Amino acid sequence: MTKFRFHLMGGLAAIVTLIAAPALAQQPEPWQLGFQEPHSPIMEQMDTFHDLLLWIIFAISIFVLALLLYAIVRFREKANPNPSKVTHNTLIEVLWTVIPVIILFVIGFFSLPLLYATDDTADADITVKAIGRQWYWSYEYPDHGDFTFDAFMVAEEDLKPGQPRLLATDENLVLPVGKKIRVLVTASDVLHAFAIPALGSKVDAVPGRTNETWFQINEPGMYYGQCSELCGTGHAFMPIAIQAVSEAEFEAWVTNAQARFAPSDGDLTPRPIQVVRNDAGTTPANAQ
Ligand SMILES: [Cu+2]
Repeated sequence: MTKFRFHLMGGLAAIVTLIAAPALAQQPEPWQLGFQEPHSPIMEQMDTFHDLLLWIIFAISIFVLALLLYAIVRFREKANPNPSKVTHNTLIEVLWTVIPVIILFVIGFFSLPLLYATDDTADADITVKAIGRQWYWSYEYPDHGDFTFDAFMVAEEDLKPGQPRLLATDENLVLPVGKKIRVLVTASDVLHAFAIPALGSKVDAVPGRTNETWFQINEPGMYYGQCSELCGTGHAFMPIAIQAVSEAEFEAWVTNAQARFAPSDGDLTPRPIQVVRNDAGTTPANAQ
């Protein structure tokens, strides 16, 4: 009886957990203020740094406003028929030079190490490559057999339950959690930009040049981003959908992907313009 009850409770707890914890999905929210929830070590630091800056800016703004109000009231024409002729005050001039220097030093003390950390792609566990195209992303997995696939936005009428409009893609960039992932970013036609807000990454995709960024994803879930460089009429329709999974799930996905997808040929010449997937290879439905 006790054992049965224990099992029943366990089962109920599992169901409650499943209901209470929907699959993590990071995407923009209506009326959102501030950043998306951070889900990588770098984005956590960016979030903290942003909050620090906010306090500093808040304090400066209040101080300047108070000074203005004081000057307006204290030196108003009515109360000062004979205006003061003071033009210099050594103490104040030293203060308004030294205090801003200290403020900038404090900001630099926190911001410069973070800036270098975002750029430090050394010792990555996994490297993937993202290629911006008009208007979709191609991904390559050079460490896992060098297969490649394209990821197109899911059209509104094809969205499955849970897939966000303008953000879901037909193939996800599947990556393992807890690994340092280096992303090589380039483009085959015009400037694009690879941006994932919840992971704190944003880097330009430039034809003829390879940029790099990195992130480590803390938890499994879906992380949505978008091309963040005006790249033509399909700019808003080339989202980035990262599916973060456990290492075992990632290995299983890789095995499957190696069979499903073609090997990369490294060809970066511009392709015909395409917004939705067109497997037939004929004129794309919404080519401009
Ligand atoms: Cu783009």
